[in-house]
Amino acid sequence: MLSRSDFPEGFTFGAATSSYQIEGHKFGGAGPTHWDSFAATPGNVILAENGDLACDHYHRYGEDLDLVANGGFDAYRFSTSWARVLPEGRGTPNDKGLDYYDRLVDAMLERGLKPFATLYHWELPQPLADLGGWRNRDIAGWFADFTEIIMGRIGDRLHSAAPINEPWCVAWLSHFMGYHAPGLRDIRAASRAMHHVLLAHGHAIEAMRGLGMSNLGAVCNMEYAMPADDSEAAKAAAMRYDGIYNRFFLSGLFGKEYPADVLEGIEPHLPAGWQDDFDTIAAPLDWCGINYYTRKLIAPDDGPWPALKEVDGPLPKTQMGWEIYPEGLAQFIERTHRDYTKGLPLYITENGMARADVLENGAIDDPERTAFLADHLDVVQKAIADGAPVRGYFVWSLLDNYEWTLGYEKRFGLVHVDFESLQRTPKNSYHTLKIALTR
Ligand code: IFM
Repeated sequence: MLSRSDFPEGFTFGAATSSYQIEGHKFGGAGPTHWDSFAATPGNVILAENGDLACDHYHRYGEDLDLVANGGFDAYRFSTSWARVLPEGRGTPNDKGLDYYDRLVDAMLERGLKPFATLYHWELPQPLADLGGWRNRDIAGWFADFTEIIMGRIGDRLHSAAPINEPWCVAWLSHFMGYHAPGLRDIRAASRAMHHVLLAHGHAIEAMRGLGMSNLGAVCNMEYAMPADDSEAAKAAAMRYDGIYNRFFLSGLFGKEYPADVLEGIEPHLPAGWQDDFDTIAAPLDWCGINYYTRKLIAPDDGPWPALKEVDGPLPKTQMGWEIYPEGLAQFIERTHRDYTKGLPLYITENGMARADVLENGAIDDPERTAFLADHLDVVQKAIADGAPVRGYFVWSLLDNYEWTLGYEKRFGLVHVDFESLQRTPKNSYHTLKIALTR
């Protein structure tokens, strides 16, 4: 594995998590979220598990931040729970929630860690979901109000902030594919969510600029779409997948437009006047984050737009069933830089793999994860050598945690969590990375 000295001076290495996946949502007066009701509905989540306890990071954050600092990392990427700060989504803030994030940020600074905050990583307050959630244009204003409240409290000490983690998941995965809360499978709901998630992003950026904050970015997940075969139909299907997954959000954020091949399917469902929102959506940013995990092989399918399906691929896979394809990260770094961000700093804000890790004799041997990280870090280093402005890399994730629909079974952590005792055990990949980062 490459070591720190192979990267430019000042390159940031970090570990990433999110609030609902680790905190323990039942603590500290947080309000109900759409993930609680989604998980409580039979068939949605493995074993109907939820984030009530998760890793109990709410109480153990000191121990967890020690693991980040002792692992040789420079930064910690975390998210703030809207429902912890505003249990009703709007109205009266929960002082315990604000105090918690205050303590958390101070604890990072005490350990010399740069706080990278994400405002929203998916646990929408249920009262706002009841009002239509991401389908309702008013969410942009609700989100700006939440932004002002939480950033009014912690914004002065952050190294960096981004509004929304992975807009594709918030919109498409959750409203078209029905795979995440609120579990809708509806083109109209999805189209509106696609637009509103970007509008909310823009309003949050405005709110943070108004508070005098700087170093603000956007975090998009990107998935490399390849045609399942050489046919023109497969090529066209892969292009549609790429449009919905990757180009839609980058085009809106950096180009003030939506791609024509995505509008072909969603335009009839977009809210009136959507064309007038681009000045807000494309508010200037200081960096762009790429979350990258895998590629997908795409084939045409019968039925209405987008008329495509995923096909099983031949490459080695992670515990998620995702093919390991570091070359895709190289492509996205180059493409994002060349076609959209044009010189803006890039961060790899998430990258990592799930593995069925087993604790044996007090240790976890996870050579596949070490190799995965080494291969992706190679790609990042080569991209930098070729001139790409990549400024940092965050491993997903610090801890094994709540993997949404897949419950607690999929283990992404550098640190193993025993979900009975909540004991943390650093895996061998953590130890190897630590050597690389401290060398
Ligand atoms: O666990 C998720 C995270 O919440 C967002 N990005 C992808 C990770 C792995 O699926």
